[in-house]
Amino acid sequence: MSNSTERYVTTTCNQDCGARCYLNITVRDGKIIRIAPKKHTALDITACPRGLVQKEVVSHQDRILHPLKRTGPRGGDSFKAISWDEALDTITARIKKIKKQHGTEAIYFLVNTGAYNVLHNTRAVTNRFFGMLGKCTTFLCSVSMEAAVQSSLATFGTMYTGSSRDNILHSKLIILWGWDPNVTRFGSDTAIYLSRAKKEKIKIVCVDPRMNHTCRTLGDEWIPLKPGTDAAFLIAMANVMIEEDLHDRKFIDRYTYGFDRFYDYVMGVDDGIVKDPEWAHAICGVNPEIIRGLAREYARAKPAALMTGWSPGRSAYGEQFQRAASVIAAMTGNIGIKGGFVSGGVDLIDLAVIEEKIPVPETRHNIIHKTMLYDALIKGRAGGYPSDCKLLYITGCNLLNQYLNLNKGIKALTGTEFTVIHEFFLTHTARYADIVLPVTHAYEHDDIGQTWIGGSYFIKMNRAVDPPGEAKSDFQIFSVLAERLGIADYNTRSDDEWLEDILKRNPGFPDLATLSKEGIYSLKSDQPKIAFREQIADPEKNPFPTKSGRIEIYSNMFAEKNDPLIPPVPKYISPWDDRGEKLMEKYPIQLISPHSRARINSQLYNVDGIKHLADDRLWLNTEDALERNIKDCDPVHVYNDMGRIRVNVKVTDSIIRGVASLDQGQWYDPDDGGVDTGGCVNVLTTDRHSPAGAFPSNSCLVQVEKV
Ligand SMILES: Nc1nc2c(c(=O)[nH]1)N[C@H]1C(S)=C(S)[C@@H](COP(=O)(O)OP(=O)(O)OC[C@H]3O[C@@H](n4cnc5c(=O)[nH]c(N)nc54)[C@H](O)[C@@H]3O)O[C@H]1N2
Ligand SMILES: Nc1nc2c(c(=O)[nH]1)N[C@H]1C(S)=C(S)[C@@H](COP(=O)(O)OP(=O)(O)OC[C@H]3O[C@@H](n4cnc5c(=O)[nH]c(N)nc54)[C@H](O)[C@@H]3O)O[C@H]1N2
Ligand SMILES: [Mo]
Repeated sequence: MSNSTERYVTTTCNQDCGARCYLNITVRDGKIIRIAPKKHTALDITACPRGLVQKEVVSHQDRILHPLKRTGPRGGDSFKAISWDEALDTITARIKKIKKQHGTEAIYFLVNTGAYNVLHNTRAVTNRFFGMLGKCTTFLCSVSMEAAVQSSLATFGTMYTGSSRDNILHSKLIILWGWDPNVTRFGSDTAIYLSRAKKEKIKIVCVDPRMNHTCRTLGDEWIPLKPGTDAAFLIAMANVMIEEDLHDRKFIDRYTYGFDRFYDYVMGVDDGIVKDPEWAHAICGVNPEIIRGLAREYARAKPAALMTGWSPGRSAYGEQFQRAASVIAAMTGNIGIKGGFVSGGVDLIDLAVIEEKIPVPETRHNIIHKTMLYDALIKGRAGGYPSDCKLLYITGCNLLNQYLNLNKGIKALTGTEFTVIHEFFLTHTARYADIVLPVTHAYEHDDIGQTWIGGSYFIKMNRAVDPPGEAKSDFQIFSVLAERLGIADYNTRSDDEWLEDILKRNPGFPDLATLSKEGIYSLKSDQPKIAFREQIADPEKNPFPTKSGRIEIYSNMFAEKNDPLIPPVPKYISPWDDRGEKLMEKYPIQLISPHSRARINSQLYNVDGIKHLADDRLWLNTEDALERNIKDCDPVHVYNDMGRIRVNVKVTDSIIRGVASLDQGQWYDPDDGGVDTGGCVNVLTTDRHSPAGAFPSNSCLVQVEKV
């Protein structure tokens, strides 16, 4: 039955999921009653279940409605509601005192994800606030894709290497390498173009330790390999191409730099070890004939798209995987052409980036790598870090679930002097804070939605409902704090004035009234956008932004680092010392932790309406299960020196032997003996980073035992 008070509001969700979908929200009596996908002629996108279920997030009974102050021990749930005045006075007084006694460098701030809109953008508003406050201490590295970023900079001189998705329809072969884009969304249109490619009978090969969802639905062939060994496989493909003269010599001569140095490594001129498929087989477990077959197919199928996910890069030497993939794309001349693909790059289209969302001042904060956060908190100056932390300020992050080595994290966050967090929910991390400030949801304010970094379209986000209780956006919270701290120019405009101003600063964009009327601004054209098309069409006029002006197979940027673990040509480096053979004897199973279809990282774990899509059991190979007398659905302990979790098992042949997989983002929930019954993978991961800075969540050795 229709109701006269029903309204329809269009918007998009704004979380750290690689898609932005166009949504139609039905509001009745101030409440969201339905969220449905909305069609738009300019876009080939479908809404995903994580957007459609946001109604349950907005009206969730556990949403924090008022500022909270902790009244019991850290990690518990004793909090009491306090007024905004009390919360802001407390924080302001702390900041002033710290500034006076220790300087602002004793203030640590951490922002990871949160909201990705143009204005209410958690990262931008946080950085603006602390940038204006003074020189603080903060944490950098992309936990998602640092390996890809470093590899792209080293190879192409830029991190923007994405082509538009329609480009794959021109490919003769698609290789999805450690990528499951029907689950882990990268752009809203990827799944659509992949199914179109399938319909056009373009062969799709998946290289992945698991027969993942995309492989099951679209793959023609599954090539399982051991995690973290991808570089060896790719380098052996290069070896086959050289041996059989399948590489594109003309392309290599004209556009690349330093191929001879890579040749020497691949052919064993340097070290006497020929990196042939037999060599790779001993490392990655793939039959040499399959490696030869894929090398021949890829080299001959021009144009071909070797499409890499970020997951294999989240490993001990993740950058070597990304570099090797970029190099074999160059060796086959699959860069800058229709149907090719720049693998190893940051796979995002930068048709447009809304510049200077809200300006962030150039403050030179002390920078610590994100994986070193706990170490820095525990050791401070004594451990060689730039300051002792007197205040930890967190926005958009559930680190005590999502960052490596959770048990160390608990120790670190138990010991902080004072912690503030902005959150929707009392997450495990929020339970360690002294003050928790309630934030608004994307559907509770006006904004503009954009995909991760840039995008081919922008969606006007219209406020659907009022915030519950006293929740404020991150931007509003920092605005009132700034006022109290005498930072006068932090926020001098209304939201609409900001949006108007931001649009004005970006040439070609519509004004706010037009965007609001049309709902979407799309830059889509009939032709695919192809990364490096200009550099390939006319290299003299358009050099690559590298030192040599070419695609650097031998990277000058890496050479300058002068570190044998960051070699100038891609190499396979065997896992780090504490994961060598000795540790393998004790913990013989490699554990990987993909992203879940039912969550955005740890978000939505508390939402019932999407639970049916979760696949939260530990995937274990049939042989590994048999050896341990484990049956399907049995509860098991998964453990190593970091900690222990209890989960149920899915016995399957869809994962390679010696490897287990558990979706990340399940909420930590320890029993009295300290065993996590929630199934949070990061109880088991170590807080280190790869030499070039990758977040190695997929390099994790464990043992699995029947409970
Ligand atoms: N539904 C959903 N979508 C998301 C997210 C989400 O949480 N949920 N998160 C978003 C975010 S923040 C990010 S960074 C991206 C992440 O996107 P990715 O990093 O690409 O995603 P993952 O799910 O970690 O892994 C993709 C595939 O890589 C495989 N894999 C793991 N280790 C290896 C390896 O060593 N070698 C090879 N060849 N394959 C391996 C896994 O089995 C899996 O099938 O996804 C984004 N999209
Ligand atoms: N083992 C393992 N660990 C991983 C990964 C993996 O593959 N394996 N993947 C890594 C990757 S790629 C990523 S990106 C990280 C993600 O790690 P996190 O950034 O911690 O991601 P979420 O779990 O989504 O937590 C974000 C928190 O922000 C809150 N939030 C949402 N919107 C807002 C907002 O507007 N403002 C504020 N202040 N808060 C908001 C949510 O309630 C949520 O608790 O996890 C990493 N951790
Ligand atoms: Mo991520």
